[in-house]
Amino acid sequence: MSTLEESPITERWPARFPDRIQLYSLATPNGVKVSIMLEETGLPYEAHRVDIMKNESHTPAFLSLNPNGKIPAIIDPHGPGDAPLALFESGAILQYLAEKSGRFISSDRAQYWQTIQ
Ligand SMILES: N[C@@H](CCC(=O)N[C@@H](CS)C(=O)NCC(=O)O)C(=O)O
Repeated sequence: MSTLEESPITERWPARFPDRIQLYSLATPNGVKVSIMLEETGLPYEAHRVDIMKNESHTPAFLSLNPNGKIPAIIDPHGPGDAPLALFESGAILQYLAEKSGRFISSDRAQYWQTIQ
């Protein structure tokens, strides 16, 4: 992904705050994991509601972000190297946000793997 603005997902879910992490989700068990993590870390984000009951996660715009058609997904406009990073799978997103914020994950390798577990 080159820029957030160029991503097809912004056609359906425009970013009002393109400098913030963009969250595409709904209040489901997998969805709330990421919302809770964003709140707890205090990372600035903007939430977009993806209505899976209306199959919005299977539209071309959403599938451009997650070809599996499932929420949650994020775009961090300031990912590694300050380049935009798109991510799906709640576990991967939680791990990414933990490392980005330096919260909820230890640099001690044994504790790190216990957390991943
Ligand atoms: N392994 C995925 C599972 C995601 C998942 O199952 N998401 C559900 C909601 S909790 C979903 O988007 N369902 C809509 C669909 O499959 O069409 C994760 O942890 O993110």
